[in-house]
Order: sequence, then C-alpha cells, then structure tokens
Amino acid sequence: MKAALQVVRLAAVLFVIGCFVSIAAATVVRVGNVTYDDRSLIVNGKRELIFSGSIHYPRSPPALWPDLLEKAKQGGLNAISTYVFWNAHEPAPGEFNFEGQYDLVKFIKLVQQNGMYAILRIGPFIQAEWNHGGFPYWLREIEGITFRTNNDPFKFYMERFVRKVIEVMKKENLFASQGGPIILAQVENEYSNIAAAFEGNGTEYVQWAANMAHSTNIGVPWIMCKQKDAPGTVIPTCNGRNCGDTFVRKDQTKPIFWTENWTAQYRVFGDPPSQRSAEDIAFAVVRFFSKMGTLTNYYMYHGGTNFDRNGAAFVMTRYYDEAPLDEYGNKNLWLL
Ligand SMILES: *[C@@H]1O[C@H](CO)[C@@H](O)[C@H](O)[C@H]1NC(C)=O
Ligand SMILES: *[C@@H]1O[C@H](CO)[C@@H](O)[C@H](O)[C@H]1NC(C)=O
Ligand SMILES: *[C@H]1O[C@H](CO)[C@@H](O)[C@H](O)[C@H]1NC(C)=O
Repeated sequence: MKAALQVVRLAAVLFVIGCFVSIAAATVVRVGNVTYDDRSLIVNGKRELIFSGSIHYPRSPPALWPDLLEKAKQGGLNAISTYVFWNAHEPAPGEFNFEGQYDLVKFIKLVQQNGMYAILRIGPFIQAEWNHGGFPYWLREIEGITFRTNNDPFKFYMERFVRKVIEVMKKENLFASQGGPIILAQVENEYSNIAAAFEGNGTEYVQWAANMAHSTNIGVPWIMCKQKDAPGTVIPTCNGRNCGDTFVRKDQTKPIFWTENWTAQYRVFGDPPSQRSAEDIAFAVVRFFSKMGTLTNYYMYHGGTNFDRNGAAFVMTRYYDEAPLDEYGNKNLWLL
C-alpha cells in the first residue's frame, strides 16, 4: 500500500520535472555554441535549465547503454554526466584504449541520439569510488612525481591525457561548438578537499589547470566542482545533498550549478541500503532552482557495477544500487 502510494508520488514528481524540461529543453541533437551569464547556460543563444543524471559508461556493458539512456530520457533528463576514467583509457604510458566498455565516443553518440546533452567530467583525478581515483598505477612510478599539485611530471601526464581525450572527442565533432552534445567539460575534481595541504602550490596548480583547460579551445565552458574560487571563466559547482542551502556564490558573474545531487549514498561493505525519498530529492531540487540554480545532476542516475578490480578499496561491487535505475538498469520502484 505504502509502496503504491510512493510510486504515484514519484510519478507526480517526474511529471512536474518533465513539464519543466519540455518547456526548457528542446530535443536538440545538433547543439551549437555554449556560453553562460550569471543566470544560466546559454546554448545557441537560448537559456537552458539542465536536468542531468550521472551514468558511468565503464560501469555497464555497452549492450545496456541504449536502454539506460532511453530510460534516463523518459525519466525527464535532458543531459547525461559522466566522468572519464584515466586508468581505463591509458593502461600504459602513451598507450590509449577507447574500445569496448571504454568506448567513450560510442557512449556520447548514444547520448546525442537520445536528444540529450552531455557533461564530460574529465578530471583526470575523479575519485568516483574508482580504483586509485582514476589514476593509472604506472603514474606512481614516474620519477619525482607528486599528484595534483604544481609538479612538472604530474602536470605533463595530466595534460597529455586531457588533450588526448579532447582530441578523441573533437575528431568525432562531439563538442557543442562542433554541433555535438557536449555542453560542459570539467577539469580537476573536488580539489578544495586537499588544496590546503599544498599551500601556495595548490593555488598555482588550480590556476595552471584552468589555463591548460582553456587552451584546448573546446568552445564550451569548463567547470570545477567544489572549487568556490574557480579561476577565470571556469564555473565553480556544488556537490552535496542540499545545495540550495549550502552553496555560496563568490563570483556574481557565474551561474549556480549542482554537479552532484546525491540520490543516495554509495555503500561500503556492511552498510545498509541508503535511500533518499523522491519527496526529499524533489524538494531539494525545487529549492535549488528557487535559489537561482539552473543545472542539477542526479548522482547517480544509474550506478551499475564495479567490474573486475575497478571499485575503490572500500566500496561494494554494485554502485549506487538505490539510484533511480538499479545495478541492472531496472527502474528502482521496490525501494519507494
Ligand atoms: C560557433 O561560433 C563560431 C563563431 O561565432 C561559428 O563559426 C560556429 O559555426 C559556431 N558553431 C556552431 C555549431 O554553431
Ligand atoms: C611546494 O613546491 C616546492 C617546489 O616543488 C616544494 O619544495 C615545496 O615542498 C612545496 N610545498 C608544499 C606545501 O607542498
Ligand atoms: C538533490 O537530490 C536529492 C535527491 O536525490 C534531493 O533530495 C535534493 O533536494 C536535491 N537537491 C538539489 C539542490 O537539487
């Protein structure tokens, strides 16, 4: 009985969100130039409200991708956000792999075919409860390397990978500036968690990362999550459960975006299921938009599976199983 009621409520919430989307977002496949002002993203001269959800391509078999993306679209999303997984794509220095489960081009093209935008969170430090935060193990062996600070060996390998990913995307015309679906790209990830440890070197590194990102000329804005003072034109974004209450905008020229709206909490061994009710999520999203937010992203929309040894040491093989789509891509009604 209770379950049935909740399903009805969820349907109502999705309907309301769906109405928003149909007003705000077109089923654009070819996109166009992306800019922003203090209020929102502007895609091809039009303001857009972005309702995004995270789906990580290596956490599901490619055969499942079309179904997941179709369901995400039906759920009312107009964008899909994914991290890019460095250790999957560069298993040995200078040897790149974008095939099979790691076929990022195919995944982004499927997003486009479903008439949705894509948000590419390159990092390349991603955390993501992924082994080594996405860093390849060989990176540890580089002489004189210190990760994620103003350190030349680190910056060399980071830049080479970021440029490689961008080259692969550009070759297939996947940035909105080329008519593709990618409207935003992310450099670094939650750096403010560790910045203090590096003192001035951290500040210089963040500045370098922003400059390096800009120099790639992708024609769409860059974001940094949890980085309140993101340099230059890089947009800082919020991660958390209640960004409508917790996010403080420091730079009034930039819009207010939420890159990780946690639909649940990933589980470590022994944890009970962690479910956030549809009402709570809907309330937080509406509150965020009422406080000038114009982009939200459900983290995760589909968590999938940490195959092989890709999960971080502390997490279970299933990832965010309580997300709107469960590990296998089924709609998660049993929890509601
Ligand atoms: C983006 O803007 C540039 C410069 O104004 C223009 O040449 C290009 O065609 C635009 N791209 C798209 C996809 O509209
Ligand atoms: C900053 O970088 C310099 C030069 O690499 C290094 O000697 C110093 O220990 C670093 N300081 C911190 C706090 O990381
Ligand atoms: C984020 O999503 C959760 C549920 O996933 C919701 O409770 C919360 O209100 C949302 N917050 C924002 C600011 O969108």
